[in-house]
Amino acid sequence: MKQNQDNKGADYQGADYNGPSRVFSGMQPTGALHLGNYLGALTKFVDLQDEHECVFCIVDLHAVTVFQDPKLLASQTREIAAAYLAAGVDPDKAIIYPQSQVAAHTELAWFFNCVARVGWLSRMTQFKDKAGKNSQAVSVGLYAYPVLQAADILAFKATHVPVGEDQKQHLELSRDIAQKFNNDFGVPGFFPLPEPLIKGPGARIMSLRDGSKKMSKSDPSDNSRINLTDDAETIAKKFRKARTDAGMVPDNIDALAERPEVKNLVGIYAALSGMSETQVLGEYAGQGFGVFKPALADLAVEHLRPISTRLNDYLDNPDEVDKVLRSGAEKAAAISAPIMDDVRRVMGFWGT
Ligand code: AQP
Repeated sequence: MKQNQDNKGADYQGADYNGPSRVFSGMQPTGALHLGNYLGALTKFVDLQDEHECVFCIVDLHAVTVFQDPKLLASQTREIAAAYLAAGVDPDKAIIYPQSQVAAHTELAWFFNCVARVGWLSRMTQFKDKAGKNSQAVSVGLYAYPVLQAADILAFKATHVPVGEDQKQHLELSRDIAQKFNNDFGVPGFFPLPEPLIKGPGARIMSLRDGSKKMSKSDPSDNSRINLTDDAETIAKKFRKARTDAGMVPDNIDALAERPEVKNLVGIYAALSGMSETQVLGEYAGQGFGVFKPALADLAVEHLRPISTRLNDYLDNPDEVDKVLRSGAEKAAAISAPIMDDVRRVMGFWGT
């Protein structure tokens, strides 16, 4: 069989996967989760767990692509698990575990490093954004990050991946890697081509200080984001300070095109209330932000208060969270182990 060097050509074999459907996603333990993580991904985890087999990871191996204080990494990992549980992910329905506890991630990532092409990784915009002008000084891990992400998903042969819009390009790379593996080793349909689940008004929540940047844990300004742990007063203050303009809330979506900060606030309102953006505009058109921002703050507080209460309860009971993580790691390893046996066999390793 001939290895395809550039992933161009008509003979790709991946679309004919006929295994079970499975959902996989993860979040990095790099700090408290924010409204973007919650609306972009976590709410979808909760919606999906009733209908699908779900595997939700805390991706601590991804986190260490930038330096993490060893004194904090374990507690940060527990905090993300607590946030999953507080948001409503049910460990009886979905698997919750830390990535570093399941060896399949690193092993498959290495195999995929040998399948993915350097040129593919060089096109990843998130690497360019995160490395900035410093691209020679960042870790090799940060560069290979999307390969590990492909391994995360495919070590479970996951078919669907709920993520925010920022992950779209990485998901396309996962599909390219799956397709090239199937093709190179002559195993059509061995790996599925995972589908991103990105829809909805929460798929891209922007910074409250700059409508051109996504809301992010690593933004130095805490006022740029609403953290799931923020109290009511802090949430109200952050929305009050959110950047807008001197105009009013418009009466149609097209008028939001040149007003990214206003569009963001309307999108957050829509995502939290379950209304469409058009319905939100219908309710607030012609009002000033002195009216809209407090209404948005009240809605966010009402929505997030029970989550932050439960989150604090879990953080007060770390043993309970650890029990979920340990049991989740066992279940995750049991799913990935036979898949990895097959991968080694397909690749022809000794002893398989
Ligand atoms: N602003 C966002 N809007 C919608 N979804 C978002 N996600 C992240 N930011 C937004 C989604 O949240 C999930 C988990 O993200 P992550 O923790 O793995 O890392 P990230 O995407 O790099 O998130 P951050 O907050 O920006 O972290 P830092 O600052 O550490 O890089 C993913 O599904 C992501 O799409």
